[in-house]
Amino acid sequence: MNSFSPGFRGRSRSLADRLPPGQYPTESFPVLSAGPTPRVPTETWAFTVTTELGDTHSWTWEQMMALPQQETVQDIHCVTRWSKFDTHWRGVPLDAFLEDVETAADYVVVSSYGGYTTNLPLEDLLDGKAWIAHTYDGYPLSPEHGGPARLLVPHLYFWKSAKWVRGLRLTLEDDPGFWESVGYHNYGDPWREQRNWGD
Ligand SMILES: Nc1nc2c(c(=O)[nH]1)N[C@H]1C(S)=C(S)[C@@H](COP(=O)(O)O)O[C@H]1N2
Ligand SMILES: [Mo]
Repeated sequence: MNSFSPGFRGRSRSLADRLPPGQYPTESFPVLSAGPTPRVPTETWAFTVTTELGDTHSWTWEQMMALPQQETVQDIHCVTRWSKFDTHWRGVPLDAFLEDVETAADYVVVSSYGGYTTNLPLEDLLDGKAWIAHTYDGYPLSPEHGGPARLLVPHLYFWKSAKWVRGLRLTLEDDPGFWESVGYHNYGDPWREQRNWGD
């Protein structure tokens, strides 16, 4: 008979088991931005989903905040080798934005205020695996970390978690984003150490 409760087993998962290969844990929250930090007022912020046919669905800040909100605690992994355990976020799962969108697309290009882009398979955004996050550790997400809102896709390297997110474009063909087109891995699974093209 197994004498451990599932709760105990969950908590006993060692930090080493949560560290993907080639990563080190950090307590700090490094800022990694490819350019200047855009300042995006929530009054003008919008999140837009564009289908492969060019149909658009947009949410203002107020509309986004009126959607069902979720709290989530996640380990995040940057390709520069830091990992941060148990980060606390609040936001809206991508499912809420995509449920009424009709599409035959299998891929997504996420774009940011400021011009950053990143690509990923549509299914990696669904089923509670990704959020538009606006709150970190109980406070509004700071501009340096992507505020007012960023994508959060914790199961992939953190470059996929676009800061200052402004929209998604659904595509039939995979279309490499900013880092993906200069040698970063197209998918970026930290557990398979998919850092660079060819890994
Ligand atoms: N818009 C935008 N999003 C971005 C980036 C960026 O330069 N611009 N950098 C990515 C990278 S490489 C990482 S590791 C994380 C860093 O997020 P942080 O600065 O909150 O740690 O954001 C990702 N999202
Ligand atoms: Mo990164």
